[in-house]
Amino acid sequence: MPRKARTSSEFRDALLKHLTYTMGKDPEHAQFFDWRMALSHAIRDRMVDHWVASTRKTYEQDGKRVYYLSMEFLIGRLLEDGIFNLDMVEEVKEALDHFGMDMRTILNDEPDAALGNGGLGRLAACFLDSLSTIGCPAMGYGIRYENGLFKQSFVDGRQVESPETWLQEPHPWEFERPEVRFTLGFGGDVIYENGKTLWRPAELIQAEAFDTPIIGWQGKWANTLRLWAGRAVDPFDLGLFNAGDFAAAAEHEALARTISRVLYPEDSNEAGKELRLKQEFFFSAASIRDILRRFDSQHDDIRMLPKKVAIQLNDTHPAIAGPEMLRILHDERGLSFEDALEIVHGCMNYTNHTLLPEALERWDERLFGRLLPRHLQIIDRIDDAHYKAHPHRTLSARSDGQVKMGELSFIVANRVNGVSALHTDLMKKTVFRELHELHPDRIVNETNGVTPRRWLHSCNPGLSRLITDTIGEGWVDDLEQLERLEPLIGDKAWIERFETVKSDNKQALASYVAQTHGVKLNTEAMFDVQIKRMHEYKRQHLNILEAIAHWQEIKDNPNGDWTPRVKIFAGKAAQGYHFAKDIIRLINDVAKLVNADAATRDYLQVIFLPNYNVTLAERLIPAADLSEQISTAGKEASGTGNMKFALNGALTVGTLDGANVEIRERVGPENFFLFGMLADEVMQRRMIHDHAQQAINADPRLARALNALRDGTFSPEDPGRYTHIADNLTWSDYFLVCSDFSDYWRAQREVDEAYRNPEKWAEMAALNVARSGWFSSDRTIRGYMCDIWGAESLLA
Ligand code: C3B
Repeated sequence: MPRKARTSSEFRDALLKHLTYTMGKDPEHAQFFDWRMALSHAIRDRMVDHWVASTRKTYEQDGKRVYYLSMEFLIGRLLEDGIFNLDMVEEVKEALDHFGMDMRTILNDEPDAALGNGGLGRLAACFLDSLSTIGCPAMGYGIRYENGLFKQSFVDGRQVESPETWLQEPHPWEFERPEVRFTLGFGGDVIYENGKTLWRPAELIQAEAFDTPIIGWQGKWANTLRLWAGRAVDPFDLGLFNAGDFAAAAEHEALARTISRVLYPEDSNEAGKELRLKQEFFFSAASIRDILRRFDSQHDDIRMLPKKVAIQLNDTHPAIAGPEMLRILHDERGLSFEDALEIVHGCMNYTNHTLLPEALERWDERLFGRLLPRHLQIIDRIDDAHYKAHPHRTLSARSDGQVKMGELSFIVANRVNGVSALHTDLMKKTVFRELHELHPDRIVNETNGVTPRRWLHSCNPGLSRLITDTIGEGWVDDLEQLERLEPLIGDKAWIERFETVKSDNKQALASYVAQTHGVKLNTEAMFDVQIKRMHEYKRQHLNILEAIAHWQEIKDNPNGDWTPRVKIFAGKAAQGYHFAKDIIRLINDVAKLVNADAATRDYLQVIFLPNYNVTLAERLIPAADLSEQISTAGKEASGTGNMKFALNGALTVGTLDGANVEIRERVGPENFFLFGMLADEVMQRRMIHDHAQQAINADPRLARALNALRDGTFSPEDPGRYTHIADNLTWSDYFLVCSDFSDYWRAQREVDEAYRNPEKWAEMAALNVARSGWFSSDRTIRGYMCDIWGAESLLA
């Protein structure tokens, strides 16, 4: 007690000091914003001590460092995360209470750092958290986008995008490093001079570093997230300015900034834009220079590089880092091509996150050659070297007029990994079959995970408290300890506490939805949640079709004994993905009709919450009863939302896809609602030319639901609005919504039945929690450290 009292008054002083001297405000006149900034700075100060100590230790020990190169880091809010990781919740509450401020209100004032699209970016953020918690010396490298992922709102049910402006307010977490700048180039020519090949780029740009400390659990270690911002080499043309052309005078600066202006809102298909390729080269090249500079500051034998440096390419977006490092070692430092290639190969590893053909990056070789002429030559030499070693190979990094980033990454990398057991297996059998046969030891599996600090401890304080009361606090960085909950699951009093937590979380979500959207949710009903990017393979349309069919059935018999449900959706569609946007609109139209239907609304509500982001996920996941993981088997590489739900005590209705397979194995098949075709059945089914019509003919419920799309039930003012969706499902249905519909319906009725026994349901949900410990990203990162990086923790 005395210790707490002392530190709490110390922290109070620190807070007041920042309010006064950093924000220049008197407490009497300070706004929420001022308090949030003061609090962030006070918390940041605490981080910095750990950060400096970790950096010092990293230099002293000179172990292997890990560099995680990613176009996306979907980190979300940082203040609450920092407070939780530093274990300062009580201290902060007390200090704010003292000034009459409410902690929750202040935390909610922080915008989300939305520097990512979806799973891939969020995985990178979880990895940063785990790397710091484990004490693995590491650095994340990415782009400091001025505009993160767009904001989504609905107008007449349609998605409308507006720019996300998280950097308009000062961002208290970053440290600008004007001294860390690299000049990079594009275009120009390749010249031959004194037996050397040199690239003379035409267009120059600078990359400037911004650092954010990433604190691990209990502040034992902190790593750095370094994000690059575009800057002009020659920011301002005074000549033009004096001649009166003010706009042209600032053009250099504007152009340079464009490169770090926007995050491409494509989730799984590439925009194919020149700017995107420039962004990829920009951050990869800056990171490689930074890595080499740091290595050089401590070593003089470049051959030691693979012993000191492990680079992870998060998907193919940073794949150009390989050729760029080769270019520096060979062209600039004079190593032989073979030696340089060996060193690069020793450092680089590549994670594949998708098998969707449209998501495997390929660049037109003319565009590529125009921007990066020397790299195109280097890629040819990489191909030649590979061909020499494997004369029977048919695949290459450059072929058919394209540069293929997947093949390039595979050939250059020391290890290639998939993100779930099924996905890794399919990688070996499909996209990388030939390369896998040539390099049978290269592909490894590292099933994804999520950080339990954000995705349980901080987002679900009620459940966190119950767990800690039961088994102590050790689970927070050793999640498999959750299995110690299992013996309590038969204990009535314990299960009641578990049920109360869920019901409180549902109440909290319902009051948030009532306040922000004016919709009153029935908290007695099952909360059935599907939240993720909108994509046909994720099959939000399967979910809404089933909801339509269910609604029709309830209407037929409004006095039936139905299990009440609230169907909650959230997710953004890429701006140019019209079909996905139409599905959003359909869900909104269905919601409008169904929620107004007096005959059914006690049993079925539908809501699509706008602007899905990390913070909204933190509200929704703890309140969910049912988690929808219904992708076409073989299409979802892993999924990570599926893990978050199970960890927070939701049951899954899902296909055998991605990490669902491993979740089901671990939580037990009796605690998972399985449906749908398996990955190989999916491939077989597609061979039947009229698979969808057969399915429709066999299931009158499906036929009736599709008819409701055709006859304008949900869009009476525009009856033809959804005909094309019904037509697509009837005549093409690549993602097999119709073929899986009947089995999905069956599984949903089993879900209904199970939910009618609250005690049994709670036991199943609690078993999901107790058996989800393996899905911690700490376990995943330990796997990477051991199988891929050969890196060690520097924590004693
Ligand atoms: C995603 C995949 O779609 C998910 O299955 C997977 O869990 C995550 O990556 C993390 O591995 N993914 C994505 O978000 N963006 C891409 N461009 C490709 C894959």
